[in-house]
Amino acid sequence: MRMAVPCAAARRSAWARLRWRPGPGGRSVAAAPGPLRAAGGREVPLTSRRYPVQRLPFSRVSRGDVAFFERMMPGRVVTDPEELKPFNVDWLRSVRGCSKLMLKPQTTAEVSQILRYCHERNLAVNPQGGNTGLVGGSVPVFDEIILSTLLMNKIISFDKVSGILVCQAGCILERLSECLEEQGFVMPLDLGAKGSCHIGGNVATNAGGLRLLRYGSLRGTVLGLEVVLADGSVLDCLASLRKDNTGYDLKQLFIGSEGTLGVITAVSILCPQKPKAVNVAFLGCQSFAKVLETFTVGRAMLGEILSAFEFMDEKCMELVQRYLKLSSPVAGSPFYVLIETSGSNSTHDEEKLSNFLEEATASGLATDGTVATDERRIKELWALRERITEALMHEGCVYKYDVALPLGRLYELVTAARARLGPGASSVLGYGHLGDGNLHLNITAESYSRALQDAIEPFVYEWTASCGGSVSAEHGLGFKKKQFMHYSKPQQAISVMRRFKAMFDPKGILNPYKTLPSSP
Ligand code: FAD
Ligand code: 2HG
Ligand code: ZN
Repeated sequence: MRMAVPCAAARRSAWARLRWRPGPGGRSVAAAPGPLRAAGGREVPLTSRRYPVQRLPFSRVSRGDVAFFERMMPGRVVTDPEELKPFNVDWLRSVRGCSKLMLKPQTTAEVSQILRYCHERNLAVNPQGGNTGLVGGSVPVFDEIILSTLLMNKIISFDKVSGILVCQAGCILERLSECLEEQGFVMPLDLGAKGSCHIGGNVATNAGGLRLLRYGSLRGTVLGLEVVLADGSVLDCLASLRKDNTGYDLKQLFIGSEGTLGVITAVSILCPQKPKAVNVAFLGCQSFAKVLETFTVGRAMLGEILSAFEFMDEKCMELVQRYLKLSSPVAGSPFYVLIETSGSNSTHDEEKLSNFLEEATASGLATDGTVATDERRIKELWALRERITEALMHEGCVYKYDVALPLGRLYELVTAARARLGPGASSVLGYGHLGDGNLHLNITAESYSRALQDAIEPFVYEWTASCGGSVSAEHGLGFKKKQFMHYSKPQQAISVMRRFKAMFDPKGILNPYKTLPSSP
């Protein structure tokens, strides 16, 4: 039975203990690309060497092809091997292609021309945004042409009445956020990679991130898309309407299609008003059961102002402190939760949060905590959670699993993986978007080992499937996870997906070797 809420005076003193702790150090996060080398300074091995994958019979880029593109878009054709290097390697330094050509179109018409040409010539193409993807989908596997949206970075329109933003696909998420904030709005999504990722990449991966609990998935906030299909034809579904039931909702097919069905060139997206009052509480909990109960109580007591509920275990805290030198005002707990509230009335929100925190402390759900109401301290607290991905890179090699699980069983997978791997892994840790039922299980080692990977996979996927979970909650399947799709989708669904692929891209030139499992 829940403990009684203490009287107002007692509540105030418990709350005061939480409230006045000093904040952590550190800066807010933006995904800086890591070094070009893998753990230990070794060059990232070619994907085609590490994985059993065969090049499909696409044409190879010829001098004539390069000359064609140079005439078409002078100064925006990259063939210099040094310049190409960072675009051939993923952010995690885990896969590497050997593309000899990158194209940087500025307009939809140019993307259309490029794809028409590649389609005719049977040249494979890898669409690339900010190259922050975590499943090996953003870089070529072999010598696919990299079609980068780096220069497609114009805002087309923003309507202050409706909050609808229309922009080119290569706009960097953080730039969009900054522009919107000047107008009193925010982007409906936010992620640790915001400083580098492009909105087109976000849509192509159906990125989730830190605001999904509040604003929902991109499947709801994206109102329209402009997409260039594999044969170069332009599909204009760039509607800016909240409601539109005229036939099939084609844009949904491209959201989360990871560059395999078309190249997204422009996005229309519904942006919410910037909340006037934001608060962040960072709490220590003694068990995962307490984390779950804190969520239940938080949801009930905070109601509509709850905008994020994230969790991390003590290992995550240890790594952000060790490698990024962040300091935390809350320490010594096996679990931590970050709770954000956003609303329009600070007095109302603070009172609600205060009541919730009193309840959480009085009933022993949280044993330690801090609260931030000013922007700087809020950012500092968020950094403890957002920068875990970056901290992990310092461990050497990172095996990432991004699964959706029933909430009650979310952390069991981390415990099971830890027990299975023993000293075979340096760290086995869990964190994620608890409010969305999304666990990020990360396993680190000094360097890549096939044996360790085999000990983890398919174990993690089988475990996830056994409790009805999804093997990819938000990062997609890309190159690294595509063979595991069947753990979450029936064969019939996979075969319908193959039929869509064949219809939109009959020659298979768009992001080959990605997302769909290779045929048996
Ligand atoms: P890229 O990495 O360049 O590409 C990703 C995929 O999309 C590839 O398959 C590519 O071919 C395709 N693609 C890119 N642009 C286009 C286009 N215009 N048209 C068609 N296909 C395209 N992800 C989350 O979901 N939630 C998180 O909280 C989150 N946090 C992250 C934190 C860090 C530090 C890092 C490094 C990554 C994080 N990610 C997260 C993963 C990644 O940032 C997202 O998947 C992001 O949406 C990718 O955007 P991008 O522009 O970098 O795309
Ligand atoms: C996050 O939520 C990202 O921080 C990255 O989705 C997760 O690195 C990861 O495993
Ligand atoms: Zn995430």
